[in-house]
Amino acid sequence: MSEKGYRGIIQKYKKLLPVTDKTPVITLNEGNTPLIYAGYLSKLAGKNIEVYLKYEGLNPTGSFKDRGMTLAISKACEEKSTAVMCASTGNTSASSAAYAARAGIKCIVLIPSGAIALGKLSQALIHGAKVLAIKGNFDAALDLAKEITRRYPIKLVNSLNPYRIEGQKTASFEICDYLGEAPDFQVMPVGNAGNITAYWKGYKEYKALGLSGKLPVMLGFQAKGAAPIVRNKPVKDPQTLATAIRIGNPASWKTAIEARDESKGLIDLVSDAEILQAYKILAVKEGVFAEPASAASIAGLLKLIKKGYFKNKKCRIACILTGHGLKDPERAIKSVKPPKLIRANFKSIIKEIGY
Ligand code: AN7
Repeated sequence: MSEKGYRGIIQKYKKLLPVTDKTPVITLNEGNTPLIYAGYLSKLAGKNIEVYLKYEGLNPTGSFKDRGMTLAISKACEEKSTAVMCASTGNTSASSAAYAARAGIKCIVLIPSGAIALGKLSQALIHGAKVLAIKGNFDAALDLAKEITRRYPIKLVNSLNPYRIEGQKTASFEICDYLGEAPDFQVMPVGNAGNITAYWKGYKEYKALGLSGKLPVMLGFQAKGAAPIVRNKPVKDPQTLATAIRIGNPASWKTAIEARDESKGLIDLVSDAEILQAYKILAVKEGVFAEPASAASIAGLLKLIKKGYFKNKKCRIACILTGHGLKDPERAIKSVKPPKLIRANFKSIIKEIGY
């Protein structure tokens, strides 16, 4: 195989990852996602503020999970595992199914029945994973996945698997590489809290290596009906239309709080109405289609702008868009008017478009 060209986050950042020359690299060339300048949001935020969108929906399976999954599956193969398992609100199942397929190992996923977006379900199924829909929520699915993988020779590939966090931290390396240093603020959704943990770890490592002069302030957002960290207690029956972050008892709760406190940041909540509004603004004003959970970043940004949080600041803000909008086509269709049906002739079209 050619040594030239980009071949994923393990190849790119191997010196900063727990791999050796003996680690088999299972990759789909994930990572290297664009950091897109957001003109509309920057203007809204203020005169000396630049807002950027880290568009993680452009990873091979359409979400940030691929960064952690390439490493988790590669290490599982190195350790001679022949089966992996995860519980998932959707994106982890899609990613694990794809990477396990590539590795030629078995993948079992537990999903909350009826509560994952259509695109994600189609991915897990088409990649040949054993998909089990449980009559319970994500938190129940994760408890079961933990118990099963403790008792059987199946590798857990949820973000409790430390290799997931190690792989995901490469997103902060990319942001620093692009901007020349860390942004002043990072805004992101928080669900099971693996991602905020990973980003913070990555930023700290880059600073320690002298590759970034500073650390960002971490600003996390949960959905109002699924905000255990904000409320400081688990939520028994979490509810939000942002199904990806419909999580009531996050696995990485403690490290999310550490990221928040060490960075002097915050973890707050946004309502479903605010998420939907941000989802549409992003699509209409920036031309970027992200899934509702990702729009929680933008809803959070808008909330903070309104509060005057960035007032008189000169700063750069990175907003993480964790998953592609096509993951949840049903939500998009529900959020807009259906196309108008008209007769197939010249005149009807001209009349409709107002010329
Ligand atoms: C689009 O796939 O938990 O705070 O099982 O899919 O690291 O959990 C997904 C989470 C944000 C939250 N945005 O990240 C799963 C799963 C999207 C997501 C999150 C998820 P974490």
